[in-house]
Amino acid sequence: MLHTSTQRVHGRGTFGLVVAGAAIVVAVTMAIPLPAAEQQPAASKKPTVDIMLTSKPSPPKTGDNTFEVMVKDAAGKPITDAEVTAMFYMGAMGAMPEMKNNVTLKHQKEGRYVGTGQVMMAGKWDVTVMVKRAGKEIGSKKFPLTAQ
Ligand SMILES: [Cu+2]
Repeated sequence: MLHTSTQRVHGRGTFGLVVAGAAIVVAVTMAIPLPAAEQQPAASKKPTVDIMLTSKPSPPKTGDNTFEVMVKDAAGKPITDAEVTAMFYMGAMGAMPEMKNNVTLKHQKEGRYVGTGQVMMAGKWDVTVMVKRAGKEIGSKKFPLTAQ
């Protein structure tokens, strides 16, 4: 960064002092890559997705529950064209093997996705909500959930 800005100052100095065509070309060529290099960190910054999970009833009970996921972009604007999945997971407990259940949520309106999910047993679950767009993951969030 320091090195390139020194070059830029030097280039401008040359531009102002020497009127010769060759000097102008050198100064311009040196100046061109600078804006592109400065923009790179901003362009590679990942967009963030805001994900919120709620259940009806709350807390959920054993059996079928309605799950709602709100999906918004970094600016707070609802994302309406995503594919939303909630993955329920409970680790093994003694003789009980681990349990997994995938629920697909459908878009209703204004970034709200709704689906019916079966909670297989009471206790602590980890729910990972994954948000995809055109098959590519754009965000995910893990929610601890205790079912009654
Ligand atoms: Cu269990």
